Amino acid sequence: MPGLLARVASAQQPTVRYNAYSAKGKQMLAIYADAVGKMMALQTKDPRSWDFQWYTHFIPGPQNLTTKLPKILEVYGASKDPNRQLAEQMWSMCQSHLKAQNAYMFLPWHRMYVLCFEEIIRAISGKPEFTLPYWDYLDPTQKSLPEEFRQPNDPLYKSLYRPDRNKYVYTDPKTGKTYNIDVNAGTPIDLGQPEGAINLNCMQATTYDDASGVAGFCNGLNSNPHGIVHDYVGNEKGMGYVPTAANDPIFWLHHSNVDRVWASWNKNGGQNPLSEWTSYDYTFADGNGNAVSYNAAKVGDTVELGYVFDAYYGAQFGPGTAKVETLQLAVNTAPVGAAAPAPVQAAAATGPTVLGAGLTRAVLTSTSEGTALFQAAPKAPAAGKRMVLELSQLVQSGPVGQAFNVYIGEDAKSGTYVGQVSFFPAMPADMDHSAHGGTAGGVNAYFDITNEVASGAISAKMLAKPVVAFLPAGPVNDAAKPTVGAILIRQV
Ligand SMILES: [Cu+2]
Repeated sequence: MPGLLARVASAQQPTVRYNAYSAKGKQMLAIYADAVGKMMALQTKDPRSWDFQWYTHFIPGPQNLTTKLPKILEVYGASKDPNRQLAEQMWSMCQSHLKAQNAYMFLPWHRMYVLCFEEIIRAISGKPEFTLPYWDYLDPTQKSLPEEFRQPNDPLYKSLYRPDRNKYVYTDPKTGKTYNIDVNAGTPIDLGQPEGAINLNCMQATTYDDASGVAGFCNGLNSNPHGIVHDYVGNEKGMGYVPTAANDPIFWLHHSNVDRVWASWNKNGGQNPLSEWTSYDYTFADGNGNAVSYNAAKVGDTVELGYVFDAYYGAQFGPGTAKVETLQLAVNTAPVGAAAPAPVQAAAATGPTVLGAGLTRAVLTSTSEGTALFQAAPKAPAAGKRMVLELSQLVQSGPVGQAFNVYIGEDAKSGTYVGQVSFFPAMPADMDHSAHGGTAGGVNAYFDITNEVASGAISAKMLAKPVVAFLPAGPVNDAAKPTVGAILIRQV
């Protein structure tokens, strides 16, 4: 019984994953850099090669997302290579982007993927003590890409360097101040962004799945910090886009930390709905390049899988009080064009809002309950209730490039910032979204605006005719047509 299964079966002491900034983590990064260089030298058809592992997340380049055959033919030709079947099973399996996949498999699938990759690094490096470090970008002192990933000319660490990381000048839409973003020069990845733009709000979720109009833990984490960090680190040829993200060696440390956020939520009382996962099996390659299959219901606990982290996020981030009874307060009507003045409330039916490089506004129409509650602000919502802005069914036609700042109000200056939305986890626009998990299908983002209403930052006057404004947090690609399917304000 090779690789992973042997380690689990022997029930030895769990291995420990370390912070990339720590001395132990740095020792691991030296092993990692050596192994990545060796994997990059292997032929793509080898399951332990860098490209094969990258393609397991998603194959790069223009493609029909529903078929990987052209890429498989390119790599294997007509040969009877036994690994071709493994490629057919494994490539482009990042959960979840395609029809009939389940959005809630995001965390189990990536846990298995990273675990098997870690085993390959052990085998390739010949260092059985290797564990994959994590990058803790929530720590204010660790917001720069770890230095090992920024050394294009270093004989050892050049394997961890990628040119496709963010480098641009960003102008804050509120203050007009400019920032030189250069991830490979070590600028903090959230430089110039609003405070708390990368956050652990997801850990306050009381359920794993979305429920009653609030984000569940999985969808919350998928958006932030997961999607936001992808956007902040890489461009559309790197971390900023699903088909190329796993070619950046920092991808794996990012997902090691995403895995740590999940383990932290469980440690703080969050429950995985394992019984819903028993029909999901996925195949990966182990340290010897042989197929190994996992059932999602068996990967809910890292200790059972043989590893722990050297530290976890604490109880202050843990699940909050239960949220039930949803009341719909406002819904968007026809979207308005970029930078157009806000029109009077339209009578058109609910429609999608397409975002772009400029300012985009969506005007919401209040329900009768909403009108009454909004007039009561700042004494709304009712005691014990929350007010939540939901952006649902996020889709994209290509790499969007950066997250968007979201405001209640006309623009960045007069409106109130409520958070950022990432389109990294969004579904491709040509897919059928009906089969996905989530309250309304697809990928949703939720912003709790209770405190902003209570403090008066979002006033009764602003809520009399609610407008949601979007401005990119960096350069975005209009052609990708980032689209919000529906916008709602709810009391939950
Ligand atoms: Cu990711």
